[in-house]
Amino acid sequence: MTFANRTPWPDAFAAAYRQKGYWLGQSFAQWFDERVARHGERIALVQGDLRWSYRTFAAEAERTARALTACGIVPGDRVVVQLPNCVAFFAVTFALFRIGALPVFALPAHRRREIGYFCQHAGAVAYVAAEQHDGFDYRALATEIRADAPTLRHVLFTAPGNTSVALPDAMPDVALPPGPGAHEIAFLQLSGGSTGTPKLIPRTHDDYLYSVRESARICGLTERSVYLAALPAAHNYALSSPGSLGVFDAGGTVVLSDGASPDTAFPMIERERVTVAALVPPLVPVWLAAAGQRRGALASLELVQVGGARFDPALAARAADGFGAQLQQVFGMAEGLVNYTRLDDPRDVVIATQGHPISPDDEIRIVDDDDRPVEPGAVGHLLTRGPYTIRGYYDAAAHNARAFTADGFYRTGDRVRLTAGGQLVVEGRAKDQINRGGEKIPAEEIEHLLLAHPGVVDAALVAMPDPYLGERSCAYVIRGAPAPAAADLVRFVRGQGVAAYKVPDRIEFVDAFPKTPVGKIDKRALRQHIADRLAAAA
Ligand code: AMP
Ligand code: DBH
Repeated sequence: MTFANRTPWPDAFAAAYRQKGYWLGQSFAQWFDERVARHGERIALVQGDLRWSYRTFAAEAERTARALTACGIVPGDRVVVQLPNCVAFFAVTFALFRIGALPVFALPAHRRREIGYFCQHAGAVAYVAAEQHDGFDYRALATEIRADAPTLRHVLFTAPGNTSVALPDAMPDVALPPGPGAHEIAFLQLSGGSTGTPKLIPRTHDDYLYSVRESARICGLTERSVYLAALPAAHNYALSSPGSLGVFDAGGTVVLSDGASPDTAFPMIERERVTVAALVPPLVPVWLAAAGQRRGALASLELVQVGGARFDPALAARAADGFGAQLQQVFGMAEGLVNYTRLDDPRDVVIATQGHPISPDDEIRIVDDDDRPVEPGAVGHLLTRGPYTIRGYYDAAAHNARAFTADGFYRTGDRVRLTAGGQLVVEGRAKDQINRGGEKIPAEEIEHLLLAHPGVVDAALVAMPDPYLGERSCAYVIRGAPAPAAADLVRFVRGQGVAAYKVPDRIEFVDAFPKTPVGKIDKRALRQHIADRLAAAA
């Protein structure tokens, strides 16, 4: 099956990636079958008291694949999957891989606007969710999105406990399709985005499995590894860096956690003898403080990963000492490129850099505003191309023309420098996005929502410094009449059905925006303004 709405690698690149052994021509289903054959009786997944061996996992995925096939899901169909960290997430995902249907990986925090958009943009035929989770009713959400998603034929919920999807029993003789080719798209991953509408990221079996295998190797995973999945399992970091898929590659165990607070996570780490945990920076001081109080709770930990947002070097130094485990920085993106500090890197590299790319064939360019290479060691825009970095977003021709160079480099929007030792250091960001402790907010998307309010003349969303999350969002608003209050605007944005983390943390009313020489809103001046106000108030 081919997709008109993807940008493939040019033939010469694809041939080189195959020739070098990066792309093995293996689909997720084939790769998984190999793991099951090798590790059948080992434990793949733990959810509370439930333990799935690789064999049980495979049987559940197979059963789910038959039931989904009986429902009419066929190769190439898109299915929006929005599940908490539970075994059903993996059964459904691997069932779709087996069929050759494409999961669209939504996050539990997404709401009507995001899910509705994913369903429409991907032309999804099905939506899979938990009925309820974390106090939110996904049944109501499903009813709302159904009205505006003409392609949606099935809404499927997990059974209580999220151990399976409630599906009609398939006739045992339902035949599964032959399975997808490794060069085809395996799933659509989400971008944090910087534009008005979220972008979908088409990842192929070949390219993603390469990044998963190498990540598992770089992170030293073995069949002894026990990984705590405390961040959302569908997020690219928790899925593949090395994440659950990296653990499956090695034959290890994934322990599913419903959250990342020490109260939830520490007992699991103790009970399951967790060896690897992946964190975002805001969790680090919280975990360090809790670890100080509960001596021994983290005794089994061997590797603590930190990534997703800027990690302060002073905090990194505390983390390097405080967990009694190796620290690793991870700088990645769902579009592809992932960088790790290596397990044998010297301490100063682990503390002060974001590591180096997975692949010797990850091409890195650091350029100025005119795409000219900067001096060695200088800060510039990071562009990248390689064996697992997409050449274009899904069905987004106009945006792709801006987000990629003519020769196929992805414009990451990150500002970085390269150390003499060859590591990247993230120094800032050029994209119009707020990174709220690892959760990305595209400014334009929220500005659109504010502008829909009749009392808003203009709106600009910027990052403001925050001691806990690194950044929070501040909306600068010019009001008309009748003038809304800040609380009205917050309610208004939330009422449009967006993920809670995207709702502005603060609203500042102004009469006019500072402008750049070319007449654009000067967001740098706004960021400085709010930073100064916060500093003065502290
Ligand atoms: P996305 O493209 O939505 O997957 O988000 C990836 C972005 O997260 C990167 O382009 C960076 O802006 C940010 N990011 C991820 N890891 C780190 C890190 N370790 N340090 C700083 N920023 C990071
Ligand atoms: O922030 C990210 O998107 C991210 C962070 C670390 C990521 O996609 C990854 C590792 O793979």
